Amino acid sequence: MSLPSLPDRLRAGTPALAAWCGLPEPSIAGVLAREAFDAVVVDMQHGAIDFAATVKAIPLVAAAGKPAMARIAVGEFATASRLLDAGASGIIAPMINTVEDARRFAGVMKFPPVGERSWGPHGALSLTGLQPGEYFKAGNDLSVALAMIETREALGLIDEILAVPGIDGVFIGPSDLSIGLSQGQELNPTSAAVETAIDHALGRARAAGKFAGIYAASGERASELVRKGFHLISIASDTALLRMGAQGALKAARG
Ligand code: 3PY
Ligand code: MG
Repeated sequence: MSLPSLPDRLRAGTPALAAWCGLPEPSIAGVLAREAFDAVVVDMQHGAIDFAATVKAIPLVAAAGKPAMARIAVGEFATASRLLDAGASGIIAPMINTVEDARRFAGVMKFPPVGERSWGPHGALSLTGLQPGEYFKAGNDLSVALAMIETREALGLIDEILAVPGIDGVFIGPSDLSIGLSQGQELNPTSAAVETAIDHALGRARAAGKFAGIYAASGERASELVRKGFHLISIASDTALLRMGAQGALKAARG
């Protein structure tokens, strides 16, 4: 199979570090995939990138030997299936705040009998090189469904969300979590309350034998989260990396 396995990479023991792309240009994901990232996430929730551009990004990332992932917009579960059809190896669903949200997400991510994903993996067949029957048998284990835990409600239901068949793990959104945990009083993704919540969520995911991922705003923050033992950590964003690079170059030029 030519498409690298994201589940295998997440089980490898060392955390996978992912690029995070939201600019509406697929080649950016292709460029970042050629750096030493282990995976690339295309962000369709807060990024400006649309479905057609995301579908173009997937084979560019795969051509660099890396798994392509995407974050869908809130509640847009049908998009998750379509991205799997195009060959995405993992989908992150934001704001999974109820067990019903988790069930609906898992349902579109997995073929029967686990879920009700509909048949049509045209891009995935091309990228994996599998025959249709082989893909049907293997498909549910080729990709990961990560439910975002980023509200007080989700945190309180984390065991139930993790227990939903077809949910492969959780992905923590520290910024929204900080807003929720402070009852809307602050945005502070590294507050003491968020730190406690992160440790709790990671522990529950590990106890359930499922994956735990998280967003890090910088390489320095990612290194702290690596030490906690996450399976997947995304670093900054394409826009943030551009700005950091530009600011560093201008600072060096101006002395
Ligand atoms: C959050 O921190 O809320 C996220 O969704 C990360 O992008
Ligand atoms: Mg969020």
